[in-house]
Formats: sequence, C-alpha cells, structure tokens
Amino acid sequence: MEYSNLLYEKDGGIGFVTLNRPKALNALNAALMKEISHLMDQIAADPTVQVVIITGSGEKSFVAGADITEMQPMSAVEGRNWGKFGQATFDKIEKLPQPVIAAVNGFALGGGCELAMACDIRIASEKAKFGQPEVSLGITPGFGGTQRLSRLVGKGRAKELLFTGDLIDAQEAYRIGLVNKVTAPEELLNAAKALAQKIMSRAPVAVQVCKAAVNEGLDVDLDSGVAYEAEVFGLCFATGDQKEGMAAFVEKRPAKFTGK
Ligand code: CO8
Repeated sequence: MEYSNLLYEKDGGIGFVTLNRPKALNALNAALMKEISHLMDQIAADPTVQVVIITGSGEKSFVAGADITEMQPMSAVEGRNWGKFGQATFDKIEKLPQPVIAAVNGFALGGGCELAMACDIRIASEKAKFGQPEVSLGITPGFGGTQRLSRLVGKGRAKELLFTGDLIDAQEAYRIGLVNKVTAPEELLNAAKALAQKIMSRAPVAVQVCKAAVNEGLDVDLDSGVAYEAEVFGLCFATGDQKEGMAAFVEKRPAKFTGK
C-alpha cells in the first residue's frame, strides 16, 4: 500500500512512523486511519522491527484529534462504525508484539491523546498539550479515551479531564502519569531513539513477552494475571536468549541477544 498521509521508514531495528497531514495538524481522517491500520499489520509481521516510534509531522501538533470536518455530517450509525474502526485500529497498536513509543511533539487532543495512550510509552516535548475536548463538540471520546485515560491516570483525574475538556501541558501530564518523560522539543526524537536503543539491547523475546503479560494482566484478576506470567516466564527458558543472558552474567561479559 502507498501511504499518502503518513511516512514510514526503518532505521536499524526502529520502525519510525510520522503522521503527516500538517495542514490539518495531523487530524485523523478515514484515509490516515486506514493507513495506520494497514501499517500496523505490516509491522506486526516484520521481525526486523524491534521498536516502533510514532510522532507527528511539523512543530505544532502530534495529532489534533479525529477530523472534525469528516465527522460533522455523520449519523449515529456512522459515528458508531467510525468509533469501532478507530478502536480496532488503536487496539492493533496496543497489541503489536513490539514496544511502541509515542514521541508527542505538540497537540495530542481527542483522538490524538487516545492514539498516544494506545502506545506503550509516551515521551512529550515541553510544548506538548494533552486533552480530551470532545464534550465541547457534543460527543464523547470514541477511540478508547474514556477507558485508557482512567486506567493511566485514575478515575478522578480522568473524569475531570473528560468532563471539562481542559487541555493540560506536558509537565502536568507528567505529574499525573500520562507521560513517562518530558524533554526539550529539539531533544524529543533523540530521547525516543535512545529509549528505543536501550530496549533493543535487551532480550527481544523477553521484552515482547513483558508487553503481552502487562496487557493481558490488566484485563483480568490478579490470580489470572500471575498465572499467565508464570507460563510466559517458563517459556523464556526455551529461548537461546535466556541461555545467553545468564551465561553472559556468569561469565561477566555483555550478552549478545539474537531474539531466538
Ligand atoms: N479536525 C479537522 N481539522 C482540524 C482539526 C481536527 N481535529 N484540528 C485542527 N484542524 C485544522 C483547522 O481547521 C485548521 O485548518 P484551516 O487552516 O484549513 O482552517 C488547521 O488545522 C490549523 O488549525 P487552527 O487554525 O485551529 O490552529 P490553532 O493553532 O489556532 O489551534 C488547536 C490549534 C487548538 C489544536 C485547534 O485547531 C483545535 O481546537 N482543534 C480541534 C481539537 C479537537 O477538538 N480535537 C478533538 C476532535 S474530536 C475527536 O478526536 C474524537 C475522537 C473519537 C471520535 C470517535 C467518534 C465516534
């Protein structure tokens, strides 16, 4: 598939995705969402990609939300279908085997904040602004925002942001646990790449299994979650990387992981 609304390049083991509709502050229209959905399938099947970084083009915006001009004429049924498609697309991001880092360079509003929350880790530029302003448009978040925001920052803070539609800056997003780290704007991509490199230096299967275990565990009770963890922990002992990682420790040398 030819991508017209996003840029994708592979740099070492990093799959680098730039959402690219700068004239609309990278708002998510149907064409861009279809491209994201297609690209996530491609990345999921690509063993040469170890970590994914998602950012927005331009200096102003990560993603300023779903495209309001496209949603304006929608019927209730079309709105529901659009919401379901968005949810399924962001699920693909959350469930990618590889870790995904959102490098939030500017506005992350509505669907943009929801996209960032579907990523595993969020790094924000000092200029970033976050919010779920949907109630100002007469709608609710529809791409998972009511669910992921409360899981990330807690029920009370999520409800305040959802009921008021207020925007918060990067420092406040950091304070409430919505983002992992805040950097100077010019350092954002370097910080995301440095984190990606560090993750890539660890045992790839173990990293992917950690991601799956956290995701699976948050949807079930603690007993089921730790039972899942015991299974995947055991499976790690069938990998060459477990042999290598522990041998390297005993032999006091750096490990050379192969992802096998
Ligand atoms: N959709 C479409 N176009 C947009 C969007 C958007 N979300 N955001 C910005 N744009 C466009 C503007 O219309 C403008 O276009 P033009 O130059 O042709 O007039 C261009 O981008 C630049 O924007 P501004 O001139 O407004 O730039 P400012 O710096 O003055 O303001 C803001 C920046 C504050 C980000 C402002 O653009 C804004 O408030 N944008 C809308 C933010 C918003 O409300 N986002 C939430 C949208 S709803 C949503 O995401 C729901 C997701 C789930 C849907 C599920 C449905 C079932």
